[in-house]
Amino acid sequence: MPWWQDAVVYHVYPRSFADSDGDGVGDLPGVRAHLDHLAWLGVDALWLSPFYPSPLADFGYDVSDYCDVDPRLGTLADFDALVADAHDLGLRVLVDWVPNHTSDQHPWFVAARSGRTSPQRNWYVWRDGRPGGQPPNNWASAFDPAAPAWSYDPPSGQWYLHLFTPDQPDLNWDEPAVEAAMHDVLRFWLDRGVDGFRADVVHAIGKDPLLPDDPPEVAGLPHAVLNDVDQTHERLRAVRRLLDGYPGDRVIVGEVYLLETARVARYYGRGDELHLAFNFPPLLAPWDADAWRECIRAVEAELGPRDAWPTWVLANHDNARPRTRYDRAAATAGEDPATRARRSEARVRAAAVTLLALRGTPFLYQGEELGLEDAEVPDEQRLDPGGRDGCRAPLPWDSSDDHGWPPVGGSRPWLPFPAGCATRNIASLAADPTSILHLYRRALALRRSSGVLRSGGQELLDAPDGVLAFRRGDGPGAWTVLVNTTGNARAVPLEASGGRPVVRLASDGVGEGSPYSGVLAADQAVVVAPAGGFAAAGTGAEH
Ligand code: TEU
Repeated sequence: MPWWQDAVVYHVYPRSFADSDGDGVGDLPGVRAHLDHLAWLGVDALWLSPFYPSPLADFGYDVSDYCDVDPRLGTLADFDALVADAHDLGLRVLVDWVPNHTSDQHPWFVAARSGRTSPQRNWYVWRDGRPGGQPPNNWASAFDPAAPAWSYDPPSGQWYLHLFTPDQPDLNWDEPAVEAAMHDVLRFWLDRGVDGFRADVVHAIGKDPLLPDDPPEVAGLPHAVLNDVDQTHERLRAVRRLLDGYPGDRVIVGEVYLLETARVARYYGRGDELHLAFNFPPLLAPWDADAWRECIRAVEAELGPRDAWPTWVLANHDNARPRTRYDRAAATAGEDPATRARRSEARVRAAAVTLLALRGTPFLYQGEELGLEDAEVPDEQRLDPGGRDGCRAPLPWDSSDDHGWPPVGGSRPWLPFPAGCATRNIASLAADPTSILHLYRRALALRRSSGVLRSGGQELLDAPDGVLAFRRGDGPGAWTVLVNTTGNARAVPLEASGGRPVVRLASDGVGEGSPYSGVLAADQAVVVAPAGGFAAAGTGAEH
């Protein structure tokens, strides 16, 4: 199987990972200096969110030069050194490709905006307005559904399309020169040795040429989550051919942010479009067995017949972290603070075991291995137009006051740290073998050592209320994953053929290595394997 089916990918948000120069903003040398953390943890690859020159209207997803490094984050030489070191450690590197839009400061848009006769005018989507000074259609932009996805350009008397902020004009992929230029961007990074790409809102690069209004029943939804046209598939096939022309199984994982799994599945094509597409329902799902079962069922039903390889993700830089999400939902459901304090970490530990036991490629977002919650960001410190600062807080490396982000000349990290990081930081949790960090490490080691977890089949099993159960692998060698999403113990007997099955991994560490008792503790997830026939996974505590 290609490496990316076998891999676990760690998502690095460079501005918040590690700061090498004390300016309060994470950078590429910071990532490079901490690659040992990723190797120790046991992931196989990292994906870097954008580090390109950018005016930061959308914190790097507004790119003003696709083929350089933002000077605040380093240089191309730093990037090359990072890739070389990662490869030496056996870690692959994916970079973010942002093909749907550029920054309004990108020279292409500056030229396009200079007038209707600009040779690059057609690189973006320009239209006349409707009578009465109305935008060309009713499409809504992403962060403010009340705001149209169009901005008026008074000098030329036309409107330009932007599915995100007005500072992020959409490229016009109907213009062949745009497609060629974006292919050149792929080649630029492939030639530098990257192992693949995460493609930002890639389902949006084709637009219906008639730009029809969105129907009234989806009013209020951003057009970015609705755009789904045939033209995009043709373009993805061309991208795939480009990648396949390079040696070494280069991969493209698409952010296909559509609401239904059936729609997302089409972006795998017939094995000739995206290699992988993010599967977002689990990232939005509550901590609830039925919700998880539905996510798994949908993936099996839609991807199975296409022989498309699934992905699993709990967190990213756009959404509240699972701990925050689960805690908020519990509070809304009336859970009292004492119960929440008890269950909060148990829930994210069990979610971690679930994620790493599923069939498909898991993506971990930096800080999930610490069980971080979102930072509380006071209004005056809010920066992101999408209100997503809390999940982008800097990663706390140690228990010191600056948590490994030494201030130079009084600078502070660009966002506040999350609560609790005096103890919930990498150094402190690395020193505690019972921590969630060590749970992640054991889970990753188990997955790496187990063909059943990496590539075995998967089947949902019947289970008591509030319990998710699925089987991995087939026949007598099959493993069972049991996840109790309730705050009470649950009896879940397992039929054993030939000896009592053994707990290979437990989210609370309890019972690991012992025969399965038949009872799950509250919010406990376990991976259970037939007795005998396996070697113990490494659990060394040295970070
Ligand atoms: O996200 C696309 C996207 O659809 C999400 O922004 C989603 O609309 C939002 O998170 C809902 O809260 C990608 C990037 O991941 C995001 O950071 C960028 O802002 C966006 O594209 C534009 O490039």
